[in-house]
Amino acid sequence: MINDNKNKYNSISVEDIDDFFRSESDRSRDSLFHNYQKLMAYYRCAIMEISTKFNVLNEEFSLQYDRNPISNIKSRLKKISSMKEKLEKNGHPFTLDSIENNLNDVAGIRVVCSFPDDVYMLADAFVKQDDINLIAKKDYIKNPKSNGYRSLHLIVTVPIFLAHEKRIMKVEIQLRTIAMDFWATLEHQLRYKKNIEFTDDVAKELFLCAELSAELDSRMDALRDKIQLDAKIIE
Ligand code: 0O2
Repeated sequence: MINDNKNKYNSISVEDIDDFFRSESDRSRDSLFHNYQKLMAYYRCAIMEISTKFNVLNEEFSLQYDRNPISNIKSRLKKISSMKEKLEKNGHPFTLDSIENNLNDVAGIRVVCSFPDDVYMLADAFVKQDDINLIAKKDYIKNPKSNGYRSLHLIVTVPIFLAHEKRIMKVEIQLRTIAMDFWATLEHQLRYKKNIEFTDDVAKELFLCAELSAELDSRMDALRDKIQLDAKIIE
């Protein structure tokens, strides 16, 4: 069963906008707040479109093969403070146009899959859809990051159809297995809770844990193949 209830759409208050656009006049702050809310609503629509596409693929696959390739789907909108930080780090202005043009990960979806094969099967079926435009792909499963992080990242555009216009929105999709998600979630928690660099010992241990989770994935993969083969022999 897909758990799609964990969407964390960060709601932003007028006070937050005040903090981030302090130099603007009252009137332009109101208008900025309105336009910011509108832009975030468009990103939420894009998240809905893409989540539906993965839910449909999961449904089709589960009918065909009697198992779900997707364990759960999570989504989030990037926090306004993180948007500001990333834009400034990359030398871009902190404006609504700049958010839309220079950030690929304002809308993020994470598709957690059962097996590594499922990641690629779902990614292939998804990018083939004619309204999806693949902008970038980073395969951190075939080429894990030096700390051991594994995931397949896709940056895509998807159209959203509003009452009087069609808008093309960018979304970052991370596909990974349950084992990869287990490691990445805990590593993220450890890294962000303590605002310090990992020591070499800790980094080495985390890397070994990532290798263990990759081994777990390939052993579970092999088990699944064996069970399927045994079932065929019995038939
Ligand atoms: P959050 O809170 O998850 O949004 P680019 O976006 O291409 O300009 P970037 O940001 O380096 O460059 O992209 P990359 O490498 O594709 O990573 C983006 C996201 O992947 C991160 O988002 C994380 O969600 C995840 N990620 C990447 N590396 C790691 C890692 O080593 N550990 C964990 N746990 N997650 C990772 P953000 O923006 O960091 O944060």
